[in-house]
Parts: sequence; C-alpha cells; structure tokens
Amino acid sequence: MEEKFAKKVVEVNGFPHIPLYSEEFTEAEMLARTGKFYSELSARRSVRHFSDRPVSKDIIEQLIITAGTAPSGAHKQPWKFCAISSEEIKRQIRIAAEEEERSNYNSRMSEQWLKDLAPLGTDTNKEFLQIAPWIIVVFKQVYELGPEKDKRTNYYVNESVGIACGMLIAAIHHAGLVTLTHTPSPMNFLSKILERPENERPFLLLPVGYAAKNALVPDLQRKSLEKISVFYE
Ligand code: IYR
Repeated sequence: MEEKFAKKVVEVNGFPHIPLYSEEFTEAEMLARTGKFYSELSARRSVRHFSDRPVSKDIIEQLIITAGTAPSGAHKQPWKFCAISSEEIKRQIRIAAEEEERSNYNSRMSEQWLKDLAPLGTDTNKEFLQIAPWIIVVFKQVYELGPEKDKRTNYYVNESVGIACGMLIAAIHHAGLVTLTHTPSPMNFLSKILERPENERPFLLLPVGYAAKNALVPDLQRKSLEKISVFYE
C-alpha cells in the first residue's frame, strides 16, 4: 500500500512533478458509480429552513478543505472561506443582509424578477442566517498580496471560486447537511463585518446546518438531459 502513495519526484521543465495517482474502474463499475453519484447529488436541495442543531468545527473544516481542492487559474487558489459560528457576528450579518434585501425587494428588483422568485417563497426575512449553526462566507481574492504588499495577479478568479463553491455545496450535501446559496446584493457589508483585506471581495454566503424537522422545499423540476446537452458524435 505504501508504495502506491510514495512520491517519486521527477523534473519537467525545471519544475517538480509526481506520477498521477488515479483509480480505474470497469464500465459496469463506472456506470454504477456515476449513477449513484447522480442520484446522491440530484437529492440536493437549497434549503431555507434550518435547525439550530450544532455542527462540529471538525466537519466544517473538512468541508472547506474539500472545496479547496478545486482547480484554479495558474493554481493561485484565489479563495478564502470565512466560517462563522459566533452568535454576535451572525446577528450582525443578518441585520445587514436584511437591510440590503429590503432595498432589493422593495425597489431594486424588477417586477419580472419578483415573479420569477415567487415559486421559491423568498422574502426579506433571513432568519436562517441566525438559526443555522454556521455561515460560510466565501471571498474571492481579486489579486494576491505579496510579502511587500505588492499586488500579484490572479487568473479566472470568478470561474475558480465558482467551482470551489460548487464543490463545497456538493460536500455539504454529501455530509447530510443542507445549505443555500445566498447572495445579498451588494455584499460589501460582509467585508466590513468580517474585517477582510482590500484584495478580498465577498462572493457567496452559505448558511450550513441540518434542515429543520419537516422542512419544506419548492416542488421544482430539473431540466432533462435532452434539454441541457447536445452531443456531437
Ligand atoms: N438575494 C435575494 C433575492 C434572490 C435572488 C435570486 I436570483 C434567488 O434565486 C433567490 C433570492 C434573496 O436572497 O432573497
């Protein structure tokens, strides 16, 4: 077993490389695995009703480190995950998010937008921000700060952080927990409350926890394979 994971470092173009470790499956195994994975992820739902049941920091750490395995432009890993269980900080976030949402729902959002959201039952009340045991706020690092405070470029930041968030959401679901992609807009208040440096901008806010007992979710349908794909064979 040990040898399988032993790192044999070789140089390619002057940079260290290691042999790829990857598992191979038979066609039958692959079909079973992809089907099971689809079935697991297709059970994921955005949930707005949380239980206040605690989730350990160990779990949140594993979820974040999983998200951190995402690919990123030039491997710059331009993300920062702020995990908040402090009641006081959650309270501040809720108050500020609800204030922005009041402007959104009462004036910034178009009639059409409000109509599109109606089936989801969203409104300006964001009590889940206080009920969920954790809030993860994902920041994108628009540039990197070097040791002399020099600015170093990051690449494909939105794509990279978006992928990491997708992986985080999948990991949360896999853990048996629920989340919701909440995007109060504008989100600058999060930088202030969490005292983030100038190179970090809020990207996505995810309350994380157990679903409330008897939580209801909208009866949504997902687009079929035929609708979402085109094959060129
Ligand atoms: N940010 C608002 C509105 C909202 C917008 C979309 I697009 C959604 O899919 C859901 C909500 C809110 O969180 O209520």
